[in-house]
Amino acid sequence: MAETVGQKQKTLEDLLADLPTNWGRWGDGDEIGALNFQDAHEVLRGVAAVSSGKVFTLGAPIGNPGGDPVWPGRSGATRLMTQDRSHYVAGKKEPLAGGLEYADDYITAFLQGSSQYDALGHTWYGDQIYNGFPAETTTGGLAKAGVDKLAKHGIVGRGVLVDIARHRGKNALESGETYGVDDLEAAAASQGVTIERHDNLLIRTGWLSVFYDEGPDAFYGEQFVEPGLTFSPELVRWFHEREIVSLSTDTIANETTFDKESGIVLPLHAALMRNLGVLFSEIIWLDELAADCAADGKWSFLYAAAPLNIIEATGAPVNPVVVK
Ligand code: UVW
Repeated sequence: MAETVGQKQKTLEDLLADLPTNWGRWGDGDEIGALNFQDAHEVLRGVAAVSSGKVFTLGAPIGNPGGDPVWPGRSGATRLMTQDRSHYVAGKKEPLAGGLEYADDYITAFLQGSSQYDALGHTWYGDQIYNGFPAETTTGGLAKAGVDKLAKHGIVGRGVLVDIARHRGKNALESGETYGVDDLEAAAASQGVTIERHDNLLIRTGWLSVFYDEGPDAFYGEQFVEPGLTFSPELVRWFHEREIVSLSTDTIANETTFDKESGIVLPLHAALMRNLGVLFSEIIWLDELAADCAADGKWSFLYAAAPLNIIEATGAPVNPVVVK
């Protein structure tokens, strides 16, 4: 049941009033937040985590024939051919001089509708986005804290994977199943890995595999409630103190859909993304990486990613690369 203040539904202002922000930490004009932690030393810390040369890519399929998992109200990508061999066979196209023929296609897609990085200006409350820029700066495109700012910088450093599903002895967490900072620490400890300052944190819940293995009905259910990280003041302070650069999970929103105590929807988008400037990447495919980490016992690696450089966008597709 939703927690109320007097007769009112509790708001994000109420929930987050005493919790830290990183606004102003890197200057009034900063648009990249926790990515400021990533200096050359952090890149080399990531490189130092490489030992076997094994490579994994973490992008989920885009334009999957069975559909793409997306937040309700969005649709998956559609890919269409504008020309292919059939056009030449039907005489609608002529080969180029010398005989070269070619195929072309395009996609229509929500920029938040596949493996993606969110721009820091993607979500807000109280009329201000990350670093205090007015929410009006999002009108017609993100003039401030758009995904292009992250794209130009790139995200490269040490990555660490925590497999919450495996820790709980499950293939996938269930709808609405949550975990917090104690669970993260316990799972990391059982894996024999430490989540270090300035890490790029990846968390596997197994939730995306429900979409691919059991289908959209099982994934969306009667009411769409994802499993995931859940709000607590301790969790927010942990992210602040640990100075985590980016958070990636195999769910659509990186957090459970609403906080059970307050009824507030997506409070970590507010507490971590808008207030601390932690980068969010969502719908990230982690199953093969997790299986390999479980097999060789090595859960840290070089993590490298860059969203597409789409001007003033709220987010952009990404296919992160991990090197173990
Ligand atoms: C919303 O924007 C609602 O969610 P996400 O950041 O997961 O795309």
